[in-house]
Amino acid sequence: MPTKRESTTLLEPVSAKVKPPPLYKVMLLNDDYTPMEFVVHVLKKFFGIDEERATQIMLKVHTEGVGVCGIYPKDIASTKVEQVVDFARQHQHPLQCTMEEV
Ligand code: TYC
Repeated sequence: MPTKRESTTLLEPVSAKVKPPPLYKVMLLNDDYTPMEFVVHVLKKFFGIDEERATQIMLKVHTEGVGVCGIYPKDIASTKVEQVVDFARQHQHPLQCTMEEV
C-alpha cells in the first residue's frame, strides 16, 4: 500500500540522459579469389538479402573494394562478422568481413 506522500507527491520530469546504443556497419572486403557466387550466397544466408540486392552489393565490393551488408548493435554485428569469416574459412575462401561504428 502506498503511503499518503507516495500517492500524492508528483515527480519532477527527468531529462532523458540515456544515449541509444551505438550501431556498427558490417562490411565485406574485396579479394581476388573468393567466387562471386559464394559472396552472393553469404549475403543471402547471413544478412537476409535477396538475390538481386545481394548481387548488387557483391558487384559494388568487387569494383569499389568494400560494401555494407547491414547495420546492427555491437553484439549482433560482431556475431555476423564471426559467422561470415568462419563460413568462408570452412570453404577455404579468404573473404574478409569487418565492422566499424556508424
Ligand atoms: N573479386 C572476386 C572475384 O573476382 C569477387 C568478390 C566480390 C570477392 C566481393 C570478395 O567481398 C568480395 N572472384
